[in-house]
Amino acid sequence: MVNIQWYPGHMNKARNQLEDKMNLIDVIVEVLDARIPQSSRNPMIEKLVGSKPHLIILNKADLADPVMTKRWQKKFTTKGKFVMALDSLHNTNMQVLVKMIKKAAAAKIEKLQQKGASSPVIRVAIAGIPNCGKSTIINRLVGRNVTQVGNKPGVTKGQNWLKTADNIQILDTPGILWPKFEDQTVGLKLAALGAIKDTIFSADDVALFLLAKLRKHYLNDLIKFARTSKEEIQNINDTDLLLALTEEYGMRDDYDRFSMYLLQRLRKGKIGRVTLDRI
Ligand SMILES: Nc1nc2c(ncn2[C@@H]2O[C@H](COP(=O)(O)OP(=O)(O)OP(=O)(O)O)[C@@H](O)[C@H]2O)c(=O)[nH]1
Ligand SMILES: [Mg+2]
Repeated sequence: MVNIQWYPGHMNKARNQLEDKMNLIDVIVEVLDARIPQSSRNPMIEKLVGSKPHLIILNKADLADPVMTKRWQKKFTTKGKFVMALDSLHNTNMQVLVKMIKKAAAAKIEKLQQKGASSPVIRVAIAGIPNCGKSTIINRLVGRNVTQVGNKPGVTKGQNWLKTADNIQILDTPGILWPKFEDQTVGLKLAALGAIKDTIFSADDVALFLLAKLRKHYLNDLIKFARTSKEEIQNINDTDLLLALTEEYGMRDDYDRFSMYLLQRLRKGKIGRVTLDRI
């Protein structure tokens, strides 16, 4: 595969802006996509966090494989790290998250109380890759739509301080990616789930990658989607399967169009609860 140009220039700016604000922040909330907990982690965030309390949200848990989500949750829960799985689209009550933020900020809250603050306000930064649901979580925390949400990467353009009723100030940030993928499959996973623009990879490359993953880990979901039998799926390679599905779905030989359709079905959870990062 050719060397992919995928790192937008404004991401550097976004990262620097977050770095500049770090001395104001009490808790870092890192939002991951529960379907790719590893590939949606940004190695730069760990550096930014330093010794600050760090809360990791596995968001879009409603779309992820629940068995895998439990395993990732366990893996990320280490000393000083708070982890929770969340479906911020359907869940309007964020009290569990508020509690966890306050638990993570306990030392800071105590310090402020000792200084005489009767209702101490803590400051939280929400960070994560594009399209993982940062702004959705903030709207839920605030209780109304204060920041723009959209089903494509790069919706939030600048930083934004917002206030919740729970004495929490939140900094919404644009999605941040990292300058180099350690391997090409990370890029394919980000593309499959819509964290990077659809123009960066060709849709059929991403679709072929996805079909191989489904075949390996979610064969029953693939059989259902392909409206065929296990035997038939097992006797056909991924490229031929892509062509057969294109026809099956009435798109004749337009496998590009079908590839995009397949990705859209995946992103909406219509193929099944699929986790691409395995543990
Ligand atoms: N199914 C599901 N969809 C979600 C969840 N959280 C967010 N979404 C959807 O994901 C899309 C992206 O959400 P945003 O909140 O705009 O994501 P963001 O991280 O702020 O994105 P950028 O500003 O582009 O970095 C929207 O279509 C949301 O409705 C979730 O827990 N489950
Ligand atoms: Mg946003």
